[in-house]
Amino acid sequence: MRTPLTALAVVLVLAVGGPALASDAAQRAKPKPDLKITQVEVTGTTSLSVSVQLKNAGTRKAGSSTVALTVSRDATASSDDAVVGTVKAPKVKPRKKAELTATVQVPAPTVGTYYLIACADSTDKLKERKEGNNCRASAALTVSTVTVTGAATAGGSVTAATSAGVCSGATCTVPSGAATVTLTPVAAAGNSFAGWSGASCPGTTDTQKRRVITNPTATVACTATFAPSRAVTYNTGGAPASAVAATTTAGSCAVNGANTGGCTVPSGAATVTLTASSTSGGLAFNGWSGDAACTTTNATVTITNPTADLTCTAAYLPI
Ligand SMILES: [Ca+2]
Ligand SMILES: [Ca+2]
Repeated sequence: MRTPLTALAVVLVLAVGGPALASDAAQRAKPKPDLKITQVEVTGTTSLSVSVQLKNAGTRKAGSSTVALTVSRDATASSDDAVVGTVKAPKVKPRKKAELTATVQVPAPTVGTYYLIACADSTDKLKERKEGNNCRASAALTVSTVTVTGAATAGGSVTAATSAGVCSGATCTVPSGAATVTLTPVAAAGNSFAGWSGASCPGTTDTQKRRVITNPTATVACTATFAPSRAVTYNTGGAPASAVAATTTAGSCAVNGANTGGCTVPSGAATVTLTASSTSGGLAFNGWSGDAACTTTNATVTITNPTADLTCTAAYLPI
């Protein structure tokens, strides 16, 4: 009896291919984890609270891993996406989920539409059943912007800084409702800052005369007004300079010597108040003299909008 050739061939193939096929099958059947992101939720504008659901869809426990958070212009992860944070993920049993949270800062300026993408096992520490299903994007996020502009009259300039967004010169483009912009007046030599103005210039002026605009949601335009400096000087005769208190609504005041001080103010744009103590040591105040604007027997001299240098003298006489 003779074995048919075709049957022999089949037996040979089985004999040769059998162990290899069995090995492949064993490989396929070998339990492996399979991490995937099943949910990405985001709240916030520039500081984002991120909530990520990490699932192990595989057949073996996934060891601890890392989830990378990136910011992308589209919903597809790519190598040029900016990494804004990573989250350590715990071990996850098969068919179980882990909830991860993080707070990340969006790099400035991210305006318009973007996505927060979470990728499981970003360091590729784990051998998974599927490696291509690890990333998931949030819903589209939108950040609108507003501009804040600082302008200056002759005699000075303005610098600008912001907590988020970008400034070019004294114009800042910032995420709406999520930035603090600070405009700083810089007087040129011989000039003084007189004040801020503008029809749409919200905010407050701090002790350094800076305009601080918090969380603007509409266009802001502030103008810093400068004017040539005028000096209002006071003398106290024999009394110490501290016998007179000097204040101004614009510019600045200082003690300049043992018996003198004064204010440097923008011409025509400041009110200076000089108040003499009734006594100083063994001396008693006895009236103001000097320029006409100063002359009074009252302790307080108020000089409104001086446009020339003035000198006021407080007379102190022995008691
Ligand atoms: Ca996977
Ligand atoms: Ca992996």
